[in-house]
Amino acid sequence: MKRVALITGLSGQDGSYLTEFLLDRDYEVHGLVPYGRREFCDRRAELHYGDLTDGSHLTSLLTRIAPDEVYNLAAQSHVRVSFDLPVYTADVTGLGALRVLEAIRQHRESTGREPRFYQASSSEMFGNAPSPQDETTPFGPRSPYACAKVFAYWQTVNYREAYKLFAVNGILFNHESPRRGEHFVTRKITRAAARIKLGLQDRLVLGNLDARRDWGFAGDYVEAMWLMLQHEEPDDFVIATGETHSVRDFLEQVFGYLDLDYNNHVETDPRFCRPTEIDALCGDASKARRILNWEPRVSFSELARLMTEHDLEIARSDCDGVATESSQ
Ligand code: F7E
Repeated sequence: MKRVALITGLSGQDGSYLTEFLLDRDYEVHGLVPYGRREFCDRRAELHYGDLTDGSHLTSLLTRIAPDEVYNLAAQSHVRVSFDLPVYTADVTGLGALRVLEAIRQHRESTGREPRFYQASSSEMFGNAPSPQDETTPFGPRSPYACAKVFAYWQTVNYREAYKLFAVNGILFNHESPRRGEHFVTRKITRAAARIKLGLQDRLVLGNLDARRDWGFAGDYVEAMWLMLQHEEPDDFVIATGETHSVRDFLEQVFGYLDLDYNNHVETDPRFCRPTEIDALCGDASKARRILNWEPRVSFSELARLMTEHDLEIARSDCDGVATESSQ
């Protein structure tokens, strides 16, 4: 019998990598996706339109699908945007996780079946706690997004302890890929640098260049999610590379790879800064290495290179489009 997985947020970066990972392991994969979002949806997955604001829909979905594993990846996940949409972010990112947990609890009561639950927790929850951060580091959220994630984190722990659900938190540090949304800093940089290289634009406007993050590859991180649900005991794990780099370092990598000097192209504007920023994050994933035998494979420079190459391809096809239009 095939194992069945339900992924909320299947159409996002992580959802798409996780879908491929699970399909390769012969899972039947179902996804909860917003209406119309099909960009990264693998055709082999079965899509269900909806979101985390509707608890009764989640309950009926569980009855229909009867999953063995539920991965809660859906969220309003942009930190800067969460300052503009704090209530929406709390609803989707915070209460959304609780709705999934409650649907699982009710599903178990009525059917006796108990899917394992993965909650996408975030390094944002640590705020400005000193580096390196691990599973014992106290939280100090500094954005509406982070507050919502802390709420979801504790609900997950609570459902594990109060109702004995197999519910885990993966505390993932920043993870990127060519599928990263264009409003997150790494992809914003690789996309703009590629376009600057090909003469499609000249300037890139960013916020705080001194912020430091622990950036890994999303493809490596979805394996950790799966490993957490295969472990005999439910537990929480930090997933990170253990290296920290500034936004400036990322600019240097990407522009340097393209033989460009970012100083000639980058401007800063407070518009892209946050009211409260996290200065530096650097994770200690030794628990995941020891217990799950997990480790990251893609280095910082490889990550920058593979994202830049992908965006060069897109920029080249944009150039071809412009050339075709002007020759018509
Ligand atoms: O910002 C700085 C910005 O938006 C990274 C999400 O996946 O990872 C992500 O959250 C840093 C910040 O990611 C711009 O101030 C400078 O210090 O790429 P980001 P994030 O906020 O770290 C965590 C783990 C999550 O859970 C989140 O869901 O870059 N920065 N200039 C900028 N950031 C953006 N977006 N745009 C700029 O122009």
